[in-house]
Amino acid sequence: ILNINKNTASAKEILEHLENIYCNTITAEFSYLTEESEREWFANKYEELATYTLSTDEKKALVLNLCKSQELDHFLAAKFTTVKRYGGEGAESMIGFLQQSFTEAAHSGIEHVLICMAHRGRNNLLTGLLKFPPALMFRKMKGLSEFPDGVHASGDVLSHLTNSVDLEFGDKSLHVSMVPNPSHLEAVVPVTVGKARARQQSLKIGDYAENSDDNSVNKVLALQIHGDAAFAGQGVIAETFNMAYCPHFRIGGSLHLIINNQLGFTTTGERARSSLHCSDLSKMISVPVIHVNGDFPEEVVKACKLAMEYQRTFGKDVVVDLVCYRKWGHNELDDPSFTQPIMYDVIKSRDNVPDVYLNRLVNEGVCKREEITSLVADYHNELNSQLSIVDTYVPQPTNLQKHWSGLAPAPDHITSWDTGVEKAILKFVGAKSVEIPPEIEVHPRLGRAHIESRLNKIKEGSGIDWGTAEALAIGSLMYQG
Ligand SMILES: Cc1ncc(C[n+]2csc(CCOP(=O)(O)OP(=O)(O)O)c2C)c(N)n1
Repeated sequence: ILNINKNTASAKEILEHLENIYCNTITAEFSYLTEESEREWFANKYEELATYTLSTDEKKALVLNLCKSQELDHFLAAKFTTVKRYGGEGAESMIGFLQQSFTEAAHSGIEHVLICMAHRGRNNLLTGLLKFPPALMFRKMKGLSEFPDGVHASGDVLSHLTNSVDLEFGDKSLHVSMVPNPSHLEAVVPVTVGKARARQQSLKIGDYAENSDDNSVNKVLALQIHGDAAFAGQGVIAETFNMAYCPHFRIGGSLHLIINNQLGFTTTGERARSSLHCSDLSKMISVPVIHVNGDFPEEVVKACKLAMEYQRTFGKDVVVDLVCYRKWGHNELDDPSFTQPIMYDVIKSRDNVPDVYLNRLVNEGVCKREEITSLVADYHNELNSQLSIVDTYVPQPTNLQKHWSGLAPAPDHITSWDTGVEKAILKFVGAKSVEIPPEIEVHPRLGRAHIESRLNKIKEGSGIDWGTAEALAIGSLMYQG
């Protein structure tokens, strides 16, 4: 069915209509969905999007969020010149997507959102939407710990900070939790999906309801945020998709956002994958994909609305491919013009996304420039005052809350033990660790570099290397039974 609002139309009119809807700043891939009813649903909803407009208040909130995200990046660039921040510049529309996803989630009955987050734009999301105290982030950037005094932990790098907060939307409350991740890109994805499944099981909802006829709203959403290279390149994405609809693993679909800045560090898409789009892997389980141009924040918000309605209606995964760019190098300390000189000439000549959007709204008469710039100035002042309290800021414990509130950290007499052993035992264990059965002939180089060298270190009692120390630790535990 062609939704052209006319009984008859010429081929030219039809073509123009379709080009306008499908070949513009937003488009979608869904013709491979296996259920005809889903394809019909998607086409109708997608075409309806073209007639949807955001309210004045929504537009103002959107431009303010984008401008604040940009302000944070500018602030960090000025105050922490040597810190790798993986800024959101060029991809600011992601903040519009994320804000929309929280609002939409809260209003559709979702109570918990679990996020697995990329490094790109993480600081912007944490401080912009997830109430992460800027002073705590600045502490981290100055090399201070994110933990309160007395916590026996070494802390983690800036790009692994997380938060877990309650957000209020009128009378609705939404708990949003960013799952801790390692540096290994996308490893956090199955963890997040598993957490969503566990939360559904605790709440006895969805597939995990006691009554299998229970069709109550899914109250838990997994929001997966990826980089384009990481999404295409990491096998764990395929593995997680593969399990998405399997019994005992299903979570009613994840919402995916790919921050597609068209580069993976220094590598362009055509050198990093064999598919046309970075999102193509998701087609392995027939996931609809909405591609949207990050220069058009309102379209990004609309993409989010459609994606979430699909996920909610069919309980399946959906991907939004946010086609954007990266204003600086991968971590701002590298110079991207070494490897992408032509691309970065283009990028340098562009105006920033938040500035362009603000100009557009001012020209449309939606808001006055000063209305927004004065709020951004307030935000800048707030960042400055947070920076001034960094040295005296006391990090609050953020673990062992909510579900964990009955637990307490183990006291010293439980965690601290004298694990040392007599020197004679270490000498014995060290020698045993390189003792070779007589029937084995050891390669001479191994004999010198590994066995003799270890025996010497143990005899001298100095220069003990990591491997030897591990052998002594494990061996002495075995010795003690
Ligand atoms: C498994 C793994 N491989 C490589 C790296 C090193 N690395 C960190 S970020 C990055 C580029 C990722 O590109 P993309 O996913 O497109 O995100 P972007 O930084 O462009 O936003 C690489 C290769 C890593 N952290 N983990």
